Amino acid sequence: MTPQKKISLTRYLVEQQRIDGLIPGQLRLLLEVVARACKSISHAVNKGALGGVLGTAHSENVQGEVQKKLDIIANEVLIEANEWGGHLAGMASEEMDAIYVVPNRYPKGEYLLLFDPLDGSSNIDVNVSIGTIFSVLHMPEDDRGVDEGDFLQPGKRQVAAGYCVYGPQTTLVLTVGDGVAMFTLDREQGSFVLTQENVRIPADTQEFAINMSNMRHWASPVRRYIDECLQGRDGPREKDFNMRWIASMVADVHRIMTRGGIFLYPWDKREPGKPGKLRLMYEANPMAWLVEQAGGAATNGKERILDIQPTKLHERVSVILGSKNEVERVTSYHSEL
Ligand code: P6P
Repeated sequence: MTPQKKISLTRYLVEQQRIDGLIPGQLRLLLEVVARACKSISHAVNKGALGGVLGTAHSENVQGEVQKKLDIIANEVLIEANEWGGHLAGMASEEMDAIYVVPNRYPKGEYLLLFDPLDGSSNIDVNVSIGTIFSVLHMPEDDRGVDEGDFLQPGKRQVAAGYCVYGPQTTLVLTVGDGVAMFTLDREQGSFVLTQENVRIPADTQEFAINMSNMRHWASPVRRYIDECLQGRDGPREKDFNMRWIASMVADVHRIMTRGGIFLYPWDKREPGKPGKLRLMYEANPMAWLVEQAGGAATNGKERILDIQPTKLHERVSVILGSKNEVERVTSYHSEL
């Protein structure tokens, strides 16, 4: 549903605050600053080769992954946009090993901001959709300084979460705990405009998203689920399935937020000591909350992602999220082990 009159992000946040009080002034400032930072990142991404921003930065991040120039640019944009506003105590990023404590030359606020500044960056150089994912937590009560432990809160304690997908449109998708709204960047006005609210994910789907090249490495519950989907109408599911895999979580999740589906990046035996590939704090948690707020479900195969108590800032997790009935089916197969 596209609202008739143009409602800006600012107006939406102010009016939402009047309705349910979930967006106090400092949080509204935080969300508007993050939105502006995403606009800047979108601008840099859209320049592509013309901006000299493609290719690698010849460095590695904490995950041991080669950093793209745009990974570093996006990270710097988010840090510089947020550090001076007085709404944050600290930040954490996929691109930084340690947390970033707001410098003493700026006032510190009550929120913590975590982000993957540019998710899906392997797609940058081939002009496929990528995005920024962010999660907002509250500083623990009467806390002294800011340390990594303050960030290690389960996803159910988030106060805001969202992503911005840089695709044919630049779209910001946001929740503060009262449903999900989508805002499309109006490049003529230079502002995000409300284009969908009360986003709902259908409970059933015929579309799954998984990297099939890893099939031989999956655990049996995932193999069983995908095998049954592949058997189509002649198999136990009695319906045909379609497959999508963009290898950019933001783009795959945005499709699911828009038309339903199930996304799986499960544990596999390539690196059995790792619970999964995706990161809990700034990929799985924000996406899991958005999906749940839109009526979907998100588990690691065994438990609700939002209930997981983190132990490390960059810990990884197995992710199964999307249409509720499909996620519950995969999760039930795990419980039958
Ligand atoms: P693979 C991107 O690098 C990412 O972290 C997610 O955005 C995406 O879903 C996944 O990895 C893709 O992984 O192994 O298919 O390249």
